[in-house]
Amino acid sequence: MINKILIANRGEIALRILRACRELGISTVAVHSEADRDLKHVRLADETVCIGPPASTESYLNIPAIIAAAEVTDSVAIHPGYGFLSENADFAERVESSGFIFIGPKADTIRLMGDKVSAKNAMIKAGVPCVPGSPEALGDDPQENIRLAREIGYPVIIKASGGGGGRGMRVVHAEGALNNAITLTKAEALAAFNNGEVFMEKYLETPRHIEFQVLSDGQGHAIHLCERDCSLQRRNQKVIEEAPAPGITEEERQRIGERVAQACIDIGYRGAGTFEFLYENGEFYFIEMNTRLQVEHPVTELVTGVDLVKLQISVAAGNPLTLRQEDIEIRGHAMECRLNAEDPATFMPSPGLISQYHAPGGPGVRVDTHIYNGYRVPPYYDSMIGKLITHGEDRETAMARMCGALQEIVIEGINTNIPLHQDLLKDEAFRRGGVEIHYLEKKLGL
Ligand code: MV4
Repeated sequence: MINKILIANRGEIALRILRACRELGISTVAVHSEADRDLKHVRLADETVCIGPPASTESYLNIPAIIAAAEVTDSVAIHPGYGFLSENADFAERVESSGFIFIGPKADTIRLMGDKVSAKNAMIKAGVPCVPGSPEALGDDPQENIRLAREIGYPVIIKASGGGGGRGMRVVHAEGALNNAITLTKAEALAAFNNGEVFMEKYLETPRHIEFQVLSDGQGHAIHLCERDCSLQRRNQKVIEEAPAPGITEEERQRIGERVAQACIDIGYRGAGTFEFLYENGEFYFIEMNTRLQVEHPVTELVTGVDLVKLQISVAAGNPLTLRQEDIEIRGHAMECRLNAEDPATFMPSPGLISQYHAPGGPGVRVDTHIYNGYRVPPYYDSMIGKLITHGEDRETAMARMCGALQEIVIEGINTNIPLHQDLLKDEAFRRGGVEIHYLEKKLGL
């Protein structure tokens, strides 16, 4: 029985987790840095522990401090949220070996999915369609690598096995540049991830990014909660996400959804997770799996009516998943705009005092944010200060409600990317739906 959860995160996701705990009657422990004493969830939590100075490495990434906080507060479980330690297998291991429940997959599963080559091989085995590429990490034989690239066909992309999220990748358009690119990417991977392994894939030039949400109890029950389109992104930072993905048919949804749910059973997956795909010319290609709750989980919650955080907690407590695939239906359409404290032109972070905050409202409007009048956005962390999510019976309604909410919302004292969102909601290609992953950067002239 989980009766106290330590929230090992900050900002909007920490508040989201606290709200789920409150509904379940579970007490909450908020750990925070010295810079985050005034965070909203810290004021609402049953107990608080300051775990260190502002720098993330000294606080939210400080494993001994977080474990110690769990010990002194007699916490039962730890929820990592997203980012920080949420996909750190060593942390998951330390949490469990210290006697606490890690709200997420087993450490071995996190490790398996953290290695992009082993993740892909597990998916190939489970019958999930993957991008054509090298069956394992690339060796040092230039001739063998040239042969592989010829077999795959240019352009190819060299990726770090320990990378992900866009880090450690290099596209190669012709044979002459291949081995240099491999050497460079290996060196960068070793420096960045302490793992110099790289692999090769066919480079898809104009794909969409479509991801499938799954929930699995590790006891033989797994379901998918349909897909999200996350193609509107800039420098691997998502800007607007939506569910369902425009233009994806019920047949495609079921075909891929069944495969990813089965894959969860095959690998003994426990918890919430996301299978990332590239979608091009009507085909889905698996690229990586995220073993955490994602920023954009609300769009799935709004179209399926499922509370993903409460189910994460229930599954982590050892309860079997009672939801069945036939219980999952998509109702309407949902869209999420990520709200960042940043200059809309330069994208530079814009921390500072929020002198006025007025939340938007009305039918189908949800705001997941920790900001309030008088809140000071610190300069130490990610610039995302919340998410504006709308739901409607169809995509047009969800967009109309988003336009209205973007007009209503007031955040003064700092710069935000609200003007960018207002512009995007007027963009013809965006309104049509189904733009590819480079669309926004081309539109911004990057
Ligand atoms: C790719 C790709 C094209 N072809 N792999 C970027 C982050 C990580 N999820 C993998 N990424 C990509 N992998 C092949 N074989 C293009 C990207 C990519 C991308 C993918 C999804 C969303 C945004 C992206 C932005 C740039 C590149």
